[in-house]
Amino acid sequence: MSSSAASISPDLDRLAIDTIRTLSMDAVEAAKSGHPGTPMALAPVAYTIWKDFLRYDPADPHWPNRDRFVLSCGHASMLLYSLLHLAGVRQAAPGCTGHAEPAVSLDDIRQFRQLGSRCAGHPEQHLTVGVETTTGPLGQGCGNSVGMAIASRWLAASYNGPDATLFDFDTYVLCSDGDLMEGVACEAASLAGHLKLSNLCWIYDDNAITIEGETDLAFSEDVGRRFAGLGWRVELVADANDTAAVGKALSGFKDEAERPTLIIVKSVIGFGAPTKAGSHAAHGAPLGPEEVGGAKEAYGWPAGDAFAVPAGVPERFAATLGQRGAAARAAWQEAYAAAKLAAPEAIAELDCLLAGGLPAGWEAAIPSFPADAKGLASRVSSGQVLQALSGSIPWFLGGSADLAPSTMTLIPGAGDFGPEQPAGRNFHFGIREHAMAAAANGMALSGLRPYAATFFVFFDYLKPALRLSALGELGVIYILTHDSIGLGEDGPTHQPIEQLASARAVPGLSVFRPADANEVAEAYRVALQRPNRPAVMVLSRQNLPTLDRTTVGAAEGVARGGYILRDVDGGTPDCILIGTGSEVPICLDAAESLAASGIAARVVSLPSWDLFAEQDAAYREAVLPAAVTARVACEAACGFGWERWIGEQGRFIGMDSFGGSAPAKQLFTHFGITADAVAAAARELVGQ
Ligand SMILES: Cc1ncc(C[n+]2csc(CCOP(=O)(O)OP(=O)(O)O)c2C)c(N)n1
Ligand SMILES: [Mg+2]
Repeated sequence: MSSSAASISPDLDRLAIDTIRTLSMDAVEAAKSGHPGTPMALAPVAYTIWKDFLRYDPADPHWPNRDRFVLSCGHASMLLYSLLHLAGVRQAAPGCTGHAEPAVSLDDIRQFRQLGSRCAGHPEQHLTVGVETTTGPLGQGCGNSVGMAIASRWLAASYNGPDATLFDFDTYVLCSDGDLMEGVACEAASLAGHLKLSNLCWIYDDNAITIEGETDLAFSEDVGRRFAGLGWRVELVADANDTAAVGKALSGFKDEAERPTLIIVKSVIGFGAPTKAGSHAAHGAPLGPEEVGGAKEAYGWPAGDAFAVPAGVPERFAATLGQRGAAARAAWQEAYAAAKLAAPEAIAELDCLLAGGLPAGWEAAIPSFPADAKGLASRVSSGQVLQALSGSIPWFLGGSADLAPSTMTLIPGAGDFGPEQPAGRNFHFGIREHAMAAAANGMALSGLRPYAATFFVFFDYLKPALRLSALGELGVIYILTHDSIGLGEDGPTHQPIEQLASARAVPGLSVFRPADANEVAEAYRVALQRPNRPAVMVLSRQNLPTLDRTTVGAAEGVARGGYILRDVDGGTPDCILIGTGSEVPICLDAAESLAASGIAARVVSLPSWDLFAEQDAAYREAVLPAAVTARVACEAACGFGWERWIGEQGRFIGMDSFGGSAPAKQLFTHFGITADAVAAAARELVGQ
């Protein structure tokens, strides 16, 4: 430390807590933006968790059985960055220790919120080692934590041996008023209570303030009673600065075997800021030099010494968290080595899981479907593929938001996950789409390969978590069925229109709308091979013919996003018909009728725009030659974005309104999504 040690409190714990506070203030000050108040107020709480409870080895931040610490109120990111820095968390790759480089350096903290710094405005898991999950959208971290707690249980039931506890990690969450106002956190808490996840502890920062002012503007419920009703154990801590009381509440969590724990901690935002104005400024804005000076004075801190880390503070972390974590990890490694001797196959499987791989030969299970004019719904072929793959990939598991019979996601004989069957692989998320997706993210972050299913129209109910699957590079597979007006009688409330466009607009997300059973199989093959990329399977309720692949292009074309399904006999096509999913057969019929009148139409199946866009220009030109501007696209959804593939002159046959309640066939006719309409548009374009 560059400042005079004499002026600093001799109490190391107090010193460590104040270092978290001052680093947070200084970083926000330098960035001229951010929230210093919450890190300041929660420093004693977080410090107590890290010092006395968290089983975490800073030398091996990927250690599989580490306790997880989730900062759901991601706006308090400097709290987490300060902890990662002071705890000396290393920039280690999974399975590697002994790296000298810190995961978060003091320079990163100085560069808080600047380009290239590992200290982004809100914590980003894929960017910063030690950040367990990406947070900022309030409530998401709470949702993720339920998936982590689920994963701890599932991994324990699946891989712990009689004498080897490989998994028993706990998940701690710091959350704020905003987190607990959000619906997703309540859904998640309800699920956690139901599942009796006693390995989950949320610490609620009850500071009675949000951005607009005091919480009584909008939040007057009794949170404790709500959580008690959800099946949680609830504890109160009257003062965030009372580390003994915080520790006692956390010990209570450790002793609880039935229920998740909520610890409600009263705090004062910007604690230590000298004025009321300071406490308001602390809420989402830098304090300003005067307030910072005043706060530092209140802590007995030397003024004017930004980013000071007093001697003894990192050592304090090392002597507590570090030693405890290193010992726990060493013991784990012994257990792991013993387990490997006792059950080499199981541990080889676990190694593969932890490496984000897939078991050797997993693909052999993928079925191939014979040509069949009647065919089957893509949700049905998806169910068959899923069952086959769940046999070959033990940790490929998931469930639905109460729609397993419709989304075809129930795996017979795989057991229902719950306290009685923690190795069960069918998950009943209940009618909680948002929490389902947020939990799936937490499961993915813990090494599992989860899928989550509902109707496609409820994409919007889970979208915020899906967006974070993409940002966080998590290979969650979303199985979304009943994909268009083709679902029929349930009507416009259930018929997706704009959801495809919305899904396609998400960066880093693969969207598949397969045309038949073999495209479904290929879509799963491609999606599973990309562990860092979420995928959406957009599947039909109604039957789709299984195409005869001896007469049309091979379904392996799905891997390239789009491919020629039916081509013309030599030469350049007069026009190109592009379809996805249930509209591909319509394009094929239209091409037949065009051929009869001497128009050579190529049919392109385009199940995945994003994969097609990834292909090199030569491939894309081979499929969609620039010279052929007579293009018709057909999709039973809104046309938003299709100009990308059909160009200025192209025509789109699809939906430009909500759907209707009627049998599917009638709806396709009513909305003009027919082979005749496609053929007519093509004729117009080629001037016939
Ligand atoms: C879903 C979502 N909505 C809105 C915001 C913007 N926002 C950031 S912090 C915050 C509220 C802050 O109050 P609280 O959650 O109590 O946290 P505190 O400031 O007390 O730490 C809001 C609305 C957000 N981050 N996420
Ligand atoms: Mg608050």
